[in-house]
Amino acid sequence: MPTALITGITGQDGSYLAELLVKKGYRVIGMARRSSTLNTERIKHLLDDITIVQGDLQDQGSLLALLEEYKPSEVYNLAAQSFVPTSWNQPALTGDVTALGVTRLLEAIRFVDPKIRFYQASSSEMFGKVQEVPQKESTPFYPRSPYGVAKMYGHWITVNYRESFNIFASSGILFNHESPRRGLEFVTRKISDGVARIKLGMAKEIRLGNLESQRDWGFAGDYVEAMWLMLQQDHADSYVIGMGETHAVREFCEIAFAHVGLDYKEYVVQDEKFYRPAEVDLLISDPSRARAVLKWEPSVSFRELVTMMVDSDLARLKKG
Ligand code: NAP
Ligand code: G4F
Repeated sequence: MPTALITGITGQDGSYLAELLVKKGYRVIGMARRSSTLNTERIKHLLDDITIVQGDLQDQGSLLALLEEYKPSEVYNLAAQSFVPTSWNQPALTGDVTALGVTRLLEAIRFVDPKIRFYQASSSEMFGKVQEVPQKESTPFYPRSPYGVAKMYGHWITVNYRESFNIFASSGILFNHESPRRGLEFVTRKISDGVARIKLGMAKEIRLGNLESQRDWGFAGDYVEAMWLMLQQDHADSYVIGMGETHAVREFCEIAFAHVGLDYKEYVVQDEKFYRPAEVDLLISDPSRARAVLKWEPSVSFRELVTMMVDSDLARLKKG
């Protein structure tokens, strides 16, 4: 039974990846940071099948100790300060966790067992002010937020440890992926939750920022499959993962409201508060390398994703 360590196990992707690896017969060790309140909402259905251990990307010793004790053959680094607006309010913390945290984990691998296979959760946010449309592995980066800058460091340090120390370190440059487990502050979930509340008479409007920005949105459950596939190859590499299509926030609203028989124009209010100091206007992936090498194919379309999220929030809120 192979052992995998997942950092960021309590997050959206951590929960889907843990499900996938358990299904594949892995012993899954999930690293979570200490919190004064219970934070296992997304993985409560998995708690009998996985082991949760304390650790923090800001603490080198905890990472060394975990690798020594559990001896994983694969490490998936999904932990990060992942919310872009917060990265302007807490840029130094974002750099420490999202950038330097990657080095701490790679150092732990180098010292404890350089044969461990490593996955780094890189991001399309690195493309920022896009230099090419669509974006692929060779597209130059131009990050537009402290988060994007931190992820760029994480990406290049992964490539550097691959080349310097021959560590099997792969970087997945993932475009936005969503699900009913997405954090409530991200725009897709904010909309699906808002639509459900409005439909049930619990809210009157949704306040949003830039409705024109475009994202390449896919389903998180499909994207964790790509993470696993990257670590099963003969060589470590970097791969762009996305749907290869882009949609505006406005279109997400239109489909989500129409799904419950409402017109978004009557409920969506644009609010300056949610505009960003610098925006990433147009993300669209070219995932051909992943399709050719990994044989990765997504199973959920954009429209299915939107309606899945609205239905899930409706069901959750109806349950009370
Ligand atoms: P998420 O839901 O925000 O989860 C982030 C996880 O990181 C949480 O488990 C969080 O723990 C943990 N974490 C934060 N700071 C930590 C620290 N100092 N030490 C240890 N753990 C820490 O993010 P996600 O959507 O699952 O994304 C997973 C990864 O993929 C992230 O690295 C993200 O930046 C990257 N990514 C995401 C997308 C996307 O569209 N979802 C696209 C590209 C890349 P708490 O629960 O304690 O906060
Ligand atoms: O949902 P978002 O906050 O996601 P964003 O900034 O694209 O970041 C997510 O995807 C990245 C991959 O590219 C990840 F690396 C990152 O960790 C995270 O998962 O915002 C999407 C778009 C933005 O252009 C934003 O300006 O939606 C726009 N937007 C409009 N109104 C809003 C809102 N975003 C949020 N969060 N809230 C709004 O009210």
